[in-house]
Amino acid sequence: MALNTSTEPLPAAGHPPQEREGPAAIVGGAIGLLSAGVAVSVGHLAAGLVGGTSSPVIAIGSTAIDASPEWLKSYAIRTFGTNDKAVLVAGIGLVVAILAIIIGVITLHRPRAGVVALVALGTLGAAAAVGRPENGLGAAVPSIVATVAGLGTFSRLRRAAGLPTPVSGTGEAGASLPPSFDRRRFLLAGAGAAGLAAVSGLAGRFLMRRAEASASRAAVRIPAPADVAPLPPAGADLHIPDLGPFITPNDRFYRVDTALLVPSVTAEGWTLRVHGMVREELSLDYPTLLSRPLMERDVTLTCVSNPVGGRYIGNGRWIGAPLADLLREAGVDPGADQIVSRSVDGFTVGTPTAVVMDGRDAMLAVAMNGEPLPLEHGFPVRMIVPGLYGYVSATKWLVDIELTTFGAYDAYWVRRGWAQQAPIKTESRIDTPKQSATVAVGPVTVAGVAWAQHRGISRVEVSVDGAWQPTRLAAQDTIDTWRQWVFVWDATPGDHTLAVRATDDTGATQTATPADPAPNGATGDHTISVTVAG
Ligand SMILES: Nc1nc2c(c(=O)[nH]1)N[C@H]1C(S)=C(S)[C@@H](COP(=O)(O)O)O[C@H]1N2
Ligand SMILES: [Mo]
Repeated sequence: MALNTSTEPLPAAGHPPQEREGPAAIVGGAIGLLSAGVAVSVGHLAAGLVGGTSSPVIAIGSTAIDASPEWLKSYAIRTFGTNDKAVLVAGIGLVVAILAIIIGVITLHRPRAGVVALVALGTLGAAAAVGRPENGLGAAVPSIVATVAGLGTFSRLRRAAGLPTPVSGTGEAGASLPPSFDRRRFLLAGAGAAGLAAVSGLAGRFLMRRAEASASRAAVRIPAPADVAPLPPAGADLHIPDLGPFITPNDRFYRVDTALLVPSVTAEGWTLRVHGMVREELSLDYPTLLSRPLMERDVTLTCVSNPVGGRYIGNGRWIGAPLADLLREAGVDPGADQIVSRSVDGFTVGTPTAVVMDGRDAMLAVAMNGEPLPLEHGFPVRMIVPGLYGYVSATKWLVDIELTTFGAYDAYWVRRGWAQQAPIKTESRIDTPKQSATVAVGPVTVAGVAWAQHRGISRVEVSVDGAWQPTRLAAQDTIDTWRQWVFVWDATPGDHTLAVRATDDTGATQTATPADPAPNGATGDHTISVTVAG
């Protein structure tokens, strides 16, 4: 028996070894439970990385479902309803845990029982995973990884308890803990194993859910919209290098949300509840939403946190179901001045009911630039309301809409000091040349974008060292989109300051006074310095 003599406390005087039999069973059970826990969780994580239904426990569970008789399946569905899968997984977990504890206690006498049990779990898992029709040989990998992790934990915890390693150990170990047992040392090792199991289990679950959501998204077919948007006019995009395209591609679209991990929602599992101050509560699933008449619209999304000259703005072509129609079906109480929309992760947005109902193209969007919404941008369904900053209009991973009042409820960012109402402010940005650029003498293309969603841009001016001059506007798509502009500057040698300002269709010019984004959007003229080489 290999004892770690350096750190071992001496057995307390007067405590005969047999008094440690109770604790021995607890330590044995804990070793069994933790080894199995690490095996299962690491297997889950490996399966999350490999993909598919290759997690050992899931594969064993799925095989068990397929093999179980029809009467048992229908009994389970009758008894547990839609929770039948969750109950099954919990049941498998419980059985594995109880077996692991029993085997763990047995390993005090017979250490090799633990090795046999872990290898058996891995073999069963591998066989079940490879046997699934959708899987290949690679599906065995997570089970192999799980077995190795389980065995490693088993021998590590035995060492921490002062027990012989499973291979060197013989039956003579007995049911009591060795005198060298150090509780602190074992608890630390046990906590490490528990932590490893928790982290890898959660990471595995996250990866698997993400894979499910991606697969769900890949299978989605968005029907042709009943109300098609004309293509943006040819002149809407000036095609100037360094000026982004008129429609922002999905992979270049800014992303702002509070989600540490992108929520994974499948189209199949999605439902939306419309409730609160309505005549009739509604609940719809994804196919029902897609079966409604859909509309297609170009809408420029902007974040309230966008500083002057910032990048938190993008223009997309969205397809979705008109939100006002849905609310009319639910019958909104005239007193309900706020629509609170909620994401699957609990994030909330408060939108004025009057704005959504005023005829603008507020929608429950399902597609972005010709594809189902990307996961990062709210798959399967998000809200889009032209003219309002994202935090008061653009709920991603939308699952719940409640009609209420502004008096009764403050949404996520409002509780943190941002304004309850936040229409997008008229703003503009210089995209080329860049701040501090050095350009050549002669004609220099100065270009950028301007936006005043739902009012429209009617004029953009550029100032060179304080003298304002008109620019050429690109063709307007709609009043809900941004507008590109260009100005050809005859640059003279030296240092110069360029600024831009926009005027919207109401005749109002953007606010020149600089203000921070909080609490309702930044103001000020985007200003850059450039050097013209002589
Ligand atoms: N669920 C959820 N939806 C959300 C947010 C969020 O944090 N969580 N952020 C909002 C904010 S502040 C903005 S600006 C837009 C950004 O949308 P995008 O990431 O698709 O560009 O999403 C809005 N919708
Ligand atoms: Mo935002």
